[in-house]
Amino acid sequence: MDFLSRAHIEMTEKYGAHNYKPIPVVIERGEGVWVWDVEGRKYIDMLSSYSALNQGHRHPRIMRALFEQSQRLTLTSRAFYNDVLGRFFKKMNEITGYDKTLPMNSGVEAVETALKIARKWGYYKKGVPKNDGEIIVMENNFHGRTITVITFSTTEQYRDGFGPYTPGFKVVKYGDISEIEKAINEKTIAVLMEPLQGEGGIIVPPDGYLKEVRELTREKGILLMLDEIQTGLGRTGKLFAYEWEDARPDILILGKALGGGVYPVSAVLTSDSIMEVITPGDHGSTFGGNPLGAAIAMASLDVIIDENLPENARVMGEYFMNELRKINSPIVEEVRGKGLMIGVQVKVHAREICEKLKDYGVLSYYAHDYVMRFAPPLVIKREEIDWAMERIEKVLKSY
Ligand code: IF1
Repeated sequence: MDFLSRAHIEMTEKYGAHNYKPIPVVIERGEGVWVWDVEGRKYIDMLSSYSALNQGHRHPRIMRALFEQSQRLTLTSRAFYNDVLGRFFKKMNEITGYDKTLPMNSGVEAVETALKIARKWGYYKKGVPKNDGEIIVMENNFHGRTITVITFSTTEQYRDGFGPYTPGFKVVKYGDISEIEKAINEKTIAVLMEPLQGEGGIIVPPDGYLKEVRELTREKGILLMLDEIQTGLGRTGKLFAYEWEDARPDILILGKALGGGVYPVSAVLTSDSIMEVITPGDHGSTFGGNPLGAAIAMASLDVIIDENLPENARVMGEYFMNELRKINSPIVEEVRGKGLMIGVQVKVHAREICEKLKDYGVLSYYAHDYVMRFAPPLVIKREEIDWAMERIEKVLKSY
């Protein structure tokens, strides 16, 4: 390993918590789909920081929004109004059709916010016995790392050592509507799920499932909450993954690419009649809705819409998956996904392949042990996919 890379890695490991085991590459610059390491080597980014970089590294419009707003005002807290937040809220309403937005920072904060809104709605509007409500979640879910949210994780490592846990959640099998039907009772307030499961291994539910869940929850008068923190904002080939099946949720949860790969911005969107359960002082956050994040989020949304990134993700994703399926490799079991949210199920430990790919200039990461993720920025061009494919094919065929 080169001296500079080694020095950075050793310093990071010496003084930093070991809560990750990164692929050994030290990145110092990013632009579009490309990044460069401290030795000057170039890589194509096939992870996009787990879909937070849909617009690519340092998109000019987003960087300009960051710079311009930073010359005026960065933070006021919500103790006062500012001249950016209302415009961000209005843009969210115009783009999504939801009446109200509650702005937060990280994805899991938005998930926690959605859980709080649903519970309060359950007790004050639906008449569920107070503090006795249940929310149905899916096996193999990933919604973040707080104690409440890992309470309902089915990945033991994410839970181990962090109890006691938060009551009020029921875990059912993903993809089978009868499992939800069986779990619903008079205490059920909501269903929370990802339209496609990311960390779970890029799991695409059976056709029609999302629509069935939407219809069942509507019929039973319980809330459908979709976590589109990873699938949203163009990743699966539509602006929101729920559009693939007309499964518009009561509560939509966004994060990651809402901040354009520059700044943490997340949000919960819903109707007036649901959001009105939240009254002044109920919930908040120091940075939630800050003018810098709001300005960046508006530019992030403009880039996705103006550059037609959902459509590019759909077309490029189809092309990329077809190319991956053409590879005749003894270790590839399945290529699956939607748009540019792609998983390749392999027979050897996926991390090993990621490390080989890194040496060829392709950066990717794995979801669970045997699934490679390929999720490049949605700005990717066909010739950039071809550049990556040449190298991916070499590695997968070397087995
Ligand atoms: C890690 C996973 C991906 C998410 C969905 C909420 C959140 C995430 C669907 C929470 C975050 C990140 C977290 C990061 C790795 C990455 C990840 F592998 F952990 F599961 F993408 F698949 N809902 N996912 O994907 O958002 O609080 O992180 O902003 O924790 O290691 P966050």
